[in-house]
Amino acid sequence: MRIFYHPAERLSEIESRRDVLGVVAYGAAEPGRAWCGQAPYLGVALSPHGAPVCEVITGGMVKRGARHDVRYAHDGEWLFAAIAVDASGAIEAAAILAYERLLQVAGEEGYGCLIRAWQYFPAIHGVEEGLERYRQFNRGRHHALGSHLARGGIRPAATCIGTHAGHLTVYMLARRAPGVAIENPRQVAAYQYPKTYGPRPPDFVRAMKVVSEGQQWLWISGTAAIVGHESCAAGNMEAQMREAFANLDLVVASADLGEDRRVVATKVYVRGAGPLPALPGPWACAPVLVLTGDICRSELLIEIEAVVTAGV
Ligand code: 3EB
Repeated sequence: MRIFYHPAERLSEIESRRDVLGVVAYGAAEPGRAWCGQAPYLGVALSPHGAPVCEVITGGMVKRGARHDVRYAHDGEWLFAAIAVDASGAIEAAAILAYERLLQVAGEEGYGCLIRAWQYFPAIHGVEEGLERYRQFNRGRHHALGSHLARGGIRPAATCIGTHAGHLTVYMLARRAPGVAIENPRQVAAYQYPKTYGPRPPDFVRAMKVVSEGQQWLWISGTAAIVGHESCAAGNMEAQMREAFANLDLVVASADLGEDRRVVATKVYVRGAGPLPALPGPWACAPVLVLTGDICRSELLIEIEAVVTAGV
């Protein structure tokens, strides 16, 4: 498996490959396009800092399919699946629909173990029936994941970011066997947040660890300046960045990957279009995709996700 960022204007170079699991376009997505060769193609309405870019996830030789509005590709080990649902109405219902269909298709294809989910939708701070749309989304996700968890399923690592337009877009990676959930000792588990953050908690784990192709893979969720369950340093980008990277370092340490580890790819979400302070040390070595978007708590200015690999 590989994950990399490719200029959108050179997407044709990707199209003929047979090993692409998924392509996600940020900025200038091609309207109406559903596939890039064998891979599901989807657009997310988040502007990259710089030229339009595609996140490309590759694996082995893939087979593709589409059912129940879900597009997917799998290579025997990994399933990439995506759905886009109208998000102009109730986001709780949209979340239920998206998760139920993704879970159904993943299960039917034999990849019932969720590893990583990305969730993007517009007006994340808008209010619907007296509740912020992010909190409505959490209600829907919690409802839809209920039966999965009851069957012994595990919550995936996740990212949830507000876009400036478009559908609720959810894409995920799943496997045949479960990963190992990693939490951050400095943070309350998100699925145990108190009710002050909404009637239902956000159902994700801080990171998921899997072994694949003789390597350890750590898929780290969107990570922000939250200590315990509280946001830190409201309005201060530099301080939030320090706290977020302290959390990232601690998640990596908690995953016990050993010394021989490498950051493979990082996505940084920033509120507003302001300049981004330099990333610290090892996090600056890997390709970084910077996107402007709304982090799910309005006081948070930055959120970072990453993939880290290590020898076994
Ligand atoms: C947090 O730690 C910050 O709702 O799926 C980060 C990653 C956040 C994923 C989600 C939310 C989600 O609570 C926000």
